[in-house]
Amino acid sequence: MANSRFEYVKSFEQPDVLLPNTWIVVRIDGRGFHKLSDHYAFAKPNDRRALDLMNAAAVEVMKELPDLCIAYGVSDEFSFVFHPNCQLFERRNGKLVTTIVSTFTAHYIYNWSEFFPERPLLPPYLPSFDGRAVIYPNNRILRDYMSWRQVDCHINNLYNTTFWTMVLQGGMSNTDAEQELKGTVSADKNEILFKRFGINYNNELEIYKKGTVLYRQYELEEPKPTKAPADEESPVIESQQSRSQQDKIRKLRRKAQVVIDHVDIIKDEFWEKRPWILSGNP
Ligand code: DGT
Ligand code: MG
Ligand code: MG
Ligand code: MG
Ligand code: MG
Repeated sequence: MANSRFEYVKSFEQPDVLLPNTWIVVRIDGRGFHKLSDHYAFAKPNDRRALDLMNAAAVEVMKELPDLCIAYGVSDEFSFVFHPNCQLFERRNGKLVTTIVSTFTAHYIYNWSEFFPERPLLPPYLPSFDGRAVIYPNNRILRDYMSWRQVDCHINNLYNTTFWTMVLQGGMSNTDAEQELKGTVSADKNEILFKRFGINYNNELEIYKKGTVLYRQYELEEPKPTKAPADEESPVIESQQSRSQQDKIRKLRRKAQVVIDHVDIIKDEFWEKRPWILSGNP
């Protein structure tokens, strides 16, 4: 760009670089999906095709951005996680969030007709997503964030499953079902489902109970054990890694299969079995 007398306006742009060496989570959420899901008649409380479409779009985001190491989705939201050593876009907040939101939205819309062939997308009911980035300072807090989303999934799904069973199978009005569920705990809802409707909540689909976790699986079934660095140890920041090493890691990640799973991510087991997610290598 040639120098001109207008160029000073560039100095109005503010830096928005996220703190180095912290986990970055970009969470996106469907805008007005309450209305959108009504309009396109999503099944209540869970529409399998709508969830599969969310997951398909998220897989494409993972494939396009090899820097992502894990993602978790439930309902109309998805959390995408960048490792502390991520240097993508120099860790600029705006670049990271807008790239994820627009890439996700593009694939969601592109894939819509595959999942809902009989319900064409038409304005004004076009899906869009908002997004935000939050940084977390260590592995423990990142895992607590992921646990928070999965617990939310469980609580909402148990409530919604009970509510819609009372309404759709029990013939109750929305207000009556809501009234009866007020102040109930999990055990009460399980009991309503089982005693009144013969439904064992444990037998509901895992995708509804646990949400969806996406991660990379490497060809070696048992990858060489890479110890997740303890938070106290001096961390390897990617800018300290050689460029060739960064390229190598990116290549391995690109080649890896992105797995769609519906499993517990609160307990240690998930993370211990897949140490590369927290270690960021590869
Ligand atoms: P927002 O995010 O503030 O723009 O507003 P909403 O309406 O997107 O609200 P949010 O994100 O808190 O809640 C998600 C809505 O999406 C909720 O009303 C239920 C709906 N939704 C998500 N997945 C499904 C589904 O599988 N089936 C049905 N029927 N509705 C769903
Ligand atoms: Mg929202
Ligand atoms: Mg929403
Ligand atoms: Mg939501
Ligand atoms: Mg450009």
